[in-house]
Amino acid sequence: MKKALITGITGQDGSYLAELLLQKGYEVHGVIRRSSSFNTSRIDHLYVDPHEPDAKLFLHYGDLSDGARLVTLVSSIRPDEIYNLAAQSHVRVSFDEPEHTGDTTGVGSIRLLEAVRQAGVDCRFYQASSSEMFGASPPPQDEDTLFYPRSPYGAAKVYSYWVTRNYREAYGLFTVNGILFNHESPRRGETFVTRKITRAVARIKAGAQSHLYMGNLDAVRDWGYAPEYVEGMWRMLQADSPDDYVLATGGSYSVRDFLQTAFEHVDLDWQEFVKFDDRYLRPTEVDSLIGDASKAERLLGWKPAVHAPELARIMVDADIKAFDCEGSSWIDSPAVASWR
Ligand code: NDP
Ligand code: GDR
Repeated sequence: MKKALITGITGQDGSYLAELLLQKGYEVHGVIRRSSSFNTSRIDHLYVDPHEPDAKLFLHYGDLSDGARLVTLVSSIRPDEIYNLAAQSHVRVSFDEPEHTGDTTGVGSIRLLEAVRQAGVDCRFYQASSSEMFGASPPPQDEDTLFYPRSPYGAAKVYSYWVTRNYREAYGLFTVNGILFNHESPRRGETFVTRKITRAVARIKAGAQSHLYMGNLDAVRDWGYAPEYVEGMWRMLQADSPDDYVLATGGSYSVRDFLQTAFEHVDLDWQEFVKFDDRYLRPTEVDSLIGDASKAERLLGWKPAVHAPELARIMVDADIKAFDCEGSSWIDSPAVASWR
C-alpha cells in the first residue's frame, strides 16, 4: 500500500486529492493546522476513527512555518509521495500580508523539501505551482513562458517553483511543479471570485441578499474543475521521470462572463445586483491567464472535460442546494462580509 502525505489537506484541492488517493488504495496522511474551531469540514466525510481497522486517513498537526515539525512528520510517516498544497493562497490577501505569504507560500516549500532531504526518505514531491507566476506575460502561457509575477503571492510561488527544480537538479530528488491555472468547485473558498458569485446568486435568488460588491470585472481567467486537476497532480508523480507541467482548459472567460452565466442560470440579470467596491481591486492586477496544457495531454494523457460555463452552473446548483439545506444559518457575519 502506497503512503501519501498532503499538506493543505483541509483546502479545496487537498480534500479532492485525499478522496482520489483513498479511492486508489493509498494510506493518506494530512497535515492540519491547529485552530480554535474545527477546520476539517471539507474532509470530514472521509474520516474514519483511527481505532477502526479500515482507517486509511490520518491527520497530524503541523505548519509550513515549523521546519522541525516537518522533519519529524516526514521521518516518521516515510511517505512514498508528498503533495505540497499548503499556502496562503489568496492573491489579494497577499498584498495585506506579504511577509506571512512569503513565509508560507515561499519559504514553507523549502522547509518541506529540506525535511525530505534531511529525513533521507525516498519519495516523490509535488509542488502546487500557479499560473499567477506568469502574471503580466501575455497569453497563451505554457511551461516555457517567462515568469512575471504581479503579487507577493505570485513572487512566493516563483521562489517555490525554483527551489523545487533546484532540489531535483542538486540532489536528484523526484520533484515536480504542477503549474495549475484557476480551478474551482463547490468546495472553493468563499472569497475567491467564482464561489463569491455563486454563493451570492443562491442567496439573491432566495431573497436573502440584495447586492453583490465586486472588483475588476475585466480580468480573464481559464477556469477549470478542481476534481479533474487533482487527477493531473497524481499523474505527474506517476511519470517515469520528474518534469513540470501546465494544467489548464485553454478557455478564456472574464469575471463578467462568469457573472452573466451564473445569474442567467437562475433567470436573473446580474447588472441589477452587482455593485463596484474598490476594496477588491489589487495594486497590480493579472489581466489575462489562458493556459496551453498540450504537454500534459501529450505526456500524461490529461485532458479536462469541464469548461467555465458548465463549471458556473455546477457551482450555482451546489450553492442553491446548500442554501436550501442550511437555510437562514447560511448567513455571513458582518466581519465575513467585509473580507477581501
Ligand atoms: P486553499 O486556500 O483552499 O487551501 C490552502 C490549504 O493550505 C488549507 O488547507 C490551509 O489550511 C493550508 N495552509 C495555509 N497556510 C498553512 C500553513 N502555514 N501551514 C500549513 N498549512 C497551511 O487552496 P487550494 O486548495 O485552492 O489550492 C491548493 C494549492 O494550490 C495552494 O498552494 C494554491 O496556492 C495552489 N494553487 C491553487 C489554484 C486554484 O485555482 N485553486 C491554482 C494554482 C495553484 P486551513 O484550512 O487551516 O486554512
Ligand atoms: P486569482 O483568483 O487571484 O486568480 O487566484 P480570484 O478568484 O481571487 O480572482 C480572480 C479574478 O477576479 C477578480 N475579481 C475578484 N476577485 C475576488 N477574489 N473578489 C472579488 O470581489 C473580485 N472582483 C473581481 C480578481 O481581481 C482577479 O482578477 C486564484 C487562487 O486560487 C490562487 O491561489 C491561484 O494560484 C490562482 O487562482 C491561479
